[in-house]
Amino acid sequence: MISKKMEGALNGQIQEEFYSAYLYLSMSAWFETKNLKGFANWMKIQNLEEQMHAIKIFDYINERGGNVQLQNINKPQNEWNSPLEAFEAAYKHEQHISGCFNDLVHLAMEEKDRASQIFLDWFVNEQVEEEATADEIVQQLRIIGDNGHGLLMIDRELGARVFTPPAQSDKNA
Ligand code: OFO
Repeated sequence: MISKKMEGALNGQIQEEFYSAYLYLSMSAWFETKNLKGFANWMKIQNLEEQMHAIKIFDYINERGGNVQLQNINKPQNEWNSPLEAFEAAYKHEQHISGCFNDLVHLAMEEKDRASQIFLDWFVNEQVEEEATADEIVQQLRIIGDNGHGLLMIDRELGARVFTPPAQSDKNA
């Protein structure tokens, strides 16, 4: 059985993950308006990954005999001045999410909830990758600056991203 405190905090994180999904879907829509289909594809897949993160926490709360309570999701920003500005915002957002997971780990430690600590490890590791990927794209966009050709090259690269849903049996995916 999970403590009420831990349950509440994990419900809050479901909301964060769905907000992340919403934000990236909004970025995808904005990239579509700029005809940058590869960037739009990357963001749409990011949106699916975030939904998967939310469901992972949803399943965990249920598995521990807790009560999932979904919250409101705020309207995300829907316009950015440049692809660089959008990716800087994505990177900053991922740093915020990493902070959320650090707080959750601290709470799990306080609550002496070993199962939640182990569960949260997956997200802590995932955040290292999420931050690194967003930062890498920010750096590439800074290098190309106003070079349209460079932008199209990155667009082609991001267009190749595909979503791989985790195997049903693999709880650690
Ligand atoms: Fe972007 O990461 Fe979820 O957790």
